[in-house]
Amino acid sequence: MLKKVTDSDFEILIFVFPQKVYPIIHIAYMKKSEFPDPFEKTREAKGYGEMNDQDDPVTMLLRHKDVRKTAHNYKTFQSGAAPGRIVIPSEVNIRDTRQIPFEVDPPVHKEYRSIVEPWFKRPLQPEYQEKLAKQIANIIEEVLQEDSVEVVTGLALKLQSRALTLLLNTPFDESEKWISWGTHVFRSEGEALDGDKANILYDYIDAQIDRAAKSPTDDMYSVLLDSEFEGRKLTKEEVKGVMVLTFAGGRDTVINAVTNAIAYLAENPESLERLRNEPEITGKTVEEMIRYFSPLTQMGRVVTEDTFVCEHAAKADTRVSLCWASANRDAAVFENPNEIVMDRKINPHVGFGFSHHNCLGATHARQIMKILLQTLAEKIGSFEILDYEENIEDLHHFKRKVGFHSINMKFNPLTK
Ligand code: EMZ
Repeated sequence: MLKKVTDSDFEILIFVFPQKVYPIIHIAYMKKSEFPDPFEKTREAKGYGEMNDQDDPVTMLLRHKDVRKTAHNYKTFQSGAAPGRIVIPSEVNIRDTRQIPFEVDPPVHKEYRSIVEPWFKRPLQPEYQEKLAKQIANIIEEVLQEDSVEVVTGLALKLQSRALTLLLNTPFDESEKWISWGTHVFRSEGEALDGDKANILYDYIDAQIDRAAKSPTDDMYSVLLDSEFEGRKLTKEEVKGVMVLTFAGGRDTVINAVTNAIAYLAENPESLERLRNEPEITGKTVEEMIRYFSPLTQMGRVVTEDTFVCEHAAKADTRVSLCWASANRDAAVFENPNEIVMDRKINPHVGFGFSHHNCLGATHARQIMKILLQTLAEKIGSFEILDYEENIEDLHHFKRKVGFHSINMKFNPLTK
């Protein structure tokens, strides 16, 4: 039978094994919105880590400087390898569709990117932001009616899926279907990679592309089908490549960013108050949260010729990764890297990647986060965290907290 540990038990334990007990106490009292940096020691000692992933090992670059330098060097560190290989965990066994422009190298990358870029900048338009603000206000009003809400599926997943209807310019009701797919389109609970789940997305996208080819509208499928690439129209397979990226790339990342931001404000009421009093810092706070939470831990590259990274041999056809999460805590670049400094002045974070492949969805994600923080400041007085289960990514030697599998909270309205 489990015995409840009492204060006096702790006193005895601390007396006998102080070095064992203090870490436990630290964990017990650690804030739920605290995201420790598992890479610090290795980053400072040697600059790279190693992990195995389905027998295709990865050399992880941990320093800000190396991550940026390697991201620039697309000739030696390519993205255009076998589809799915630069993703960690590798998706080579569950998909053949090349995601565009994500898995294409310059100079062709630039051609694709210039086709999709204007569409992905639409979140800068005031009408787009107004619609997004309405969606977010509605969700917050909904959760204010509940006694408790599971924030991952009851708020963040809904918000992400509904907002995606704006990015795709599709009917709002489509979001119901996407919500039913859960938080990741290639992964499911207890299974790192789930081919069956991926097929649901593929079949859906194929059907949507056929529909748009037959009767075009002003949605993203139709606009892409009508786009010119090197003097011809994009093929259905290319359109699919862009759509799969749009569905998969911004899903768990946005969901984690939203959930973690809410958990942070719940535990730091003075920060919510500050957003109310100094709304002009909201943009900086969004950047700082992206740096601190780093929703995407890393992204791989395939080495094209024998080379060295951090004085460590990297052979041709092996993988390295750009570990954004580690680079974002590099004390050589960020003062107090393990703290959220809401108005951090200089913030060259790589939370949205770096160089040619910087995040295509970043404009949309930034608007979601900014409007979310504004809406919470306007409508929420306080939150209570009732219970939670952390989502810890297992990176072989490193275990990294990326968010929550679930977190139940109560939202209390701001009373003026
Ligand atoms: C890929 C990736 C893109 C991958 C910027 O990240 O996101 C992952 O969540 C997907 O599984 O296929 O789209």
